[in-house]
Amino acid sequence: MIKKVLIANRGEIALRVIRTCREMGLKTVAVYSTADRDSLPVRFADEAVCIGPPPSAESYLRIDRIIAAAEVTGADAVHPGYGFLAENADFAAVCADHDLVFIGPDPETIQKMGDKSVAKDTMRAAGVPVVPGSEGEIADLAEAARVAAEVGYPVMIKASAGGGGRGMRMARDEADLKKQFVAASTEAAAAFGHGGVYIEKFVEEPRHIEIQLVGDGQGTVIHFGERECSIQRRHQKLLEESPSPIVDADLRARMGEAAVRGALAVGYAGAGTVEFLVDKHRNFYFMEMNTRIQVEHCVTEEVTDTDLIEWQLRVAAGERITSQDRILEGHAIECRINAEDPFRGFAPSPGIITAFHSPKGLGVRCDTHVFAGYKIPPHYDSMIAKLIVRGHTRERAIRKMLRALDEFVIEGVKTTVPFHQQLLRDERFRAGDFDTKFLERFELVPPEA
Ligand code: MV4
Repeated sequence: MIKKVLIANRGEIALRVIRTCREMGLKTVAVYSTADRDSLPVRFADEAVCIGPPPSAESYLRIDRIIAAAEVTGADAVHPGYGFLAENADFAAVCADHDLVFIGPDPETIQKMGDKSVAKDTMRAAGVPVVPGSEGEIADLAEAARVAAEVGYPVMIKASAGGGGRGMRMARDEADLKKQFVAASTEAAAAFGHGGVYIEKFVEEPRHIEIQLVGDGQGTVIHFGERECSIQRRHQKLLEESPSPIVDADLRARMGEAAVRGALAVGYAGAGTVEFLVDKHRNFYFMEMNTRIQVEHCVTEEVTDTDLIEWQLRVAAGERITSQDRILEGHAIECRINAEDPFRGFAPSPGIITAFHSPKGLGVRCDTHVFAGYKIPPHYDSMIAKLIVRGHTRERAIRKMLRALDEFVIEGVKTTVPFHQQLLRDERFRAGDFDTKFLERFELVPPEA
């Protein structure tokens, strides 16, 4: 039984978790850095404990202080949110050592999926389609050249310890491979303390489409359909939607089944996401598995009418899943509203929000921790709100999002609102004709002087 949940996070996701806990009758404990003393999660939680100064390394990443906060408040479970310690296997293990239920999979699963090479080998063994390439890590340049020649150039060299686009190099031919192989492993060793890399064939103009799932660790995993996440800039997602404009019922069933099969192979417990690369022929390949709740989980919640945080809490408490895979209804879109200036290379724009009105109305949801007078601390990521809409069709959802963006009032800082307004009016976006390179070529029109 879980009675009191400590939320080891901040911002909108801390608030999101508190909301579901309250609906479920669970007590909540917020932890906060001094920069977040006056934040909404601190006000809305039943209790709050300060865990240090503003830098994450001295607060939200301090396992010892978070455990101490759980002990002094008598919390019996810890929700890590996303980012910070959410995919830290040590943290999950330390929670267990202190009789705290970690709201997520067990440390071994986090560890396994955190090593991208091991994750890929695990999925291959489970029968999930993977991009052709090396099995395990590459020992030396000779092996790299052999594997690359076998699968054909261009190839991608990826750091096992990387992920999310970090520690990744492309090589066009054998001469290039020599250079990139050394560069990739040197870089990975410096950045992650582990220089191991693996190689796979380069997938041209892929889409990033991911499957949401929940497992109970007792033999049942169900999926909640896909999210289209190809609208990214430098590996930062800006807009996500469900369903994907290119996924039909048959592809959804096959991707969902593959994701479930992979999760079952590791006895998955918790909410998780299996990321796929999808090529122009709609072949899909396993890319990575995220063992946390994700920023974009809301679009799935909207089209499946499901509270995914509730599912996380239920399976963490040992409940078995008795329901079926979810059917998607309608269309949902999420725009990430960041305090960044899209006309200046998305440079962070921290400061005080002097005026704030969030859009409302039928089918409009705004998940945010900010308000008029809120000071955006410079220490954390720049996302200040998620605007989520749903409609019966993609076209209607786009129209609703444009209306909602138009209604958004945020003064005092620059935001990504004007970026989204231009993106949603783009003909190719509206046609669903885009891939992960779309934003590289997207030309933002500067505002009138
Ligand atoms: C790839 C790829 C093409 N071919 N792998 C980037 C994030 C990391 N999870 C894997 N990524 C990629 N892996 C092969 N074999 C292209 C990317 C990629 C990408 C993937 C998803 C979303 C945006 C991306 C942007 C650039 C490259």
